Amino acid sequence: MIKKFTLGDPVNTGAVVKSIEPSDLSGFPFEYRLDDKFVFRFSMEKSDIVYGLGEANRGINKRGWVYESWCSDDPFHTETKSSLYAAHNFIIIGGMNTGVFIDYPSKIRWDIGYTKADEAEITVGGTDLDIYVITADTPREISREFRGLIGKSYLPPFWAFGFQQSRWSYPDREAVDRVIDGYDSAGIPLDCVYLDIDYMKDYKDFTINEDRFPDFGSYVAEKKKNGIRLIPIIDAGIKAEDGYDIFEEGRKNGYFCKKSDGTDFEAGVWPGVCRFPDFMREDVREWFGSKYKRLTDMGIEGFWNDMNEPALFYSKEGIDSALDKAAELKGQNLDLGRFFNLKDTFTGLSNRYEDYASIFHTIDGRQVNHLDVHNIYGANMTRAAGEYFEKTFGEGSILMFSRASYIGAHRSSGIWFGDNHSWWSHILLNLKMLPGANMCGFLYCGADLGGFNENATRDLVMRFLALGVFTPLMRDHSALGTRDQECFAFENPGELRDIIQVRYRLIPYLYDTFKKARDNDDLIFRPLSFDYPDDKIARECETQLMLGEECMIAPVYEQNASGRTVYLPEDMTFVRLSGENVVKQELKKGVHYVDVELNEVPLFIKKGKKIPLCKPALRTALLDAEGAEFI
Ligand code: MIG
Repeated sequence: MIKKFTLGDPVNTGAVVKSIEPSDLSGFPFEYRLDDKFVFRFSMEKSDIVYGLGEANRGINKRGWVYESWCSDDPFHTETKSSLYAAHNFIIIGGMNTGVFIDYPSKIRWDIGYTKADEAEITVGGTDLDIYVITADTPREISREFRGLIGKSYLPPFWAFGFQQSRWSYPDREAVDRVIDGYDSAGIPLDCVYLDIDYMKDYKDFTINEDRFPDFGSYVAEKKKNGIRLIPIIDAGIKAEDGYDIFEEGRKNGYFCKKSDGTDFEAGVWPGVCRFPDFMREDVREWFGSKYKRLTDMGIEGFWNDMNEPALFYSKEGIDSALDKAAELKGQNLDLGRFFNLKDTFTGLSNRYEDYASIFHTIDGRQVNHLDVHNIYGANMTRAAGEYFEKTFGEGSILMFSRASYIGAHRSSGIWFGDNHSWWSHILLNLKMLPGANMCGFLYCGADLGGFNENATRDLVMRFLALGVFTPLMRDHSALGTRDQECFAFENPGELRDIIQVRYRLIPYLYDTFKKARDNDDLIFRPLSFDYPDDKIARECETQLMLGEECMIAPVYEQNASGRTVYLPEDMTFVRLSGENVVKQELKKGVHYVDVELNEVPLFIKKGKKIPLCKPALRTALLDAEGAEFI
């Protein structure tokens, strides 16, 4: 059952597709306080689990930390961070069989046992909001009801289940060709190569640097003939440059976000000074969405939207005041306090609260301050693109995923989990985000495999990939200046091929599982506790997931480990997959140590279940799903 409570005059975020008559707040099932904020709390039994918050930090069980819904461009996903790129305001309170979705586009603080271990206190930063309370018999049912409320998840093209290679950046044709050759000559399957910001001319959206990518359309066609799609990045900021037609159109038509004096807001990002389309407006979304046509006309069939929290490196006001401060202090003997204050002034220039506060949007003809709607900016950028694609090409035609997101964007796009690190702990962080993301509708998702920031080791990449084999988005991506991270760049690439081939063998199964989850508002990935609620070890398990109706996954996540300890909540077949090899072993319910070689993908299949495994192929288009054997 879903109950809706409406407070004040909420912004229509577009998250919900079902219209529900609001109930009187007297029926709100939690203790609450309403003043200039809306605060509610619930207590938790020792064994209660709180799930959700989608793409968020820390565990599957969100207890024991404080989270903040505030879309943030933060490339250090350390354990103590409260905000990442998304605002997915949905939790399931296990013990109460209750789900809560707060449809509110600004800051929410989720203290889930941080201040008091057995109490959660949720603070919504304002008083205009819709809040939905869902009750059902099980967490899985709650999640299903919620997904019905927010509408069907985005469907990517089939080839988007292929392996994808990215880095910041492959700056020219030669670099892209080297990647494809590297994969082809090592016999490693591949479907997509990414174009990061350097394919553009001076970082201008919807332009191509013709020196580096001459005759882009023919080049795209040539790659596609070889079964490879190129996936360009699109950033939120539009370079403020006379003569750049998109900038000029936006300026002429008043499409950019404003400041309080009515002039366009500006801030520096990759291209230097930029203006920011007011994606909150439908006419602006239509305008911006239609610009993707420039690239689809050249044969492009997939995109990733970046920097749409929005990320701001600096504003003119911010730089000026920092420089003034520096000038004032010049020649003085700085004490510790003043030194650190000066230093922080410069490091604090990016994504500054004051800059966000100076932005205004137009929503339904009203001027709205950015702070009040921050969390739906990126979602609306992606919606602009997604709606254009669906209208023009139909569902399932274009690959689209975004960095920032809000629930609702799951209907037009997938997400990736942003700038992680080549850290062993980030394999598990990736795993732990998957069920939450699914609960919030984001089925097409994945992390940068191998880790984005800093140098990866071969074994890390392999273990990371062995988890990525199961995530709908399977993409290896790494940052500027890091060591080469393509599969063929490491010693004995045949062993990395063994892993990627397993992905291709599983694609028919994974695609089918994806489709079922989408059609039934279900999850691809579930915490073990969803399936074995009375099994204490399963309930507390944070390193394994259920996949579809048939499988359990348990990646190796520690360096120098020849395997891992795994818990089987029932008898299962342990399968080690590597290239075309399949080694099976029956295991009884209980704790086991399983050996897993670096080139093997561990998988556990439930008794009485079978999954299809087809022959590997170099491209998704060459897969023969019909010819699959069942294991
Ligand atoms: O400020 O486009 O998360 O995937 O490679 C960094 C360059 C901007 C952040 C994205 C990352 C991408 C990078 N971008």
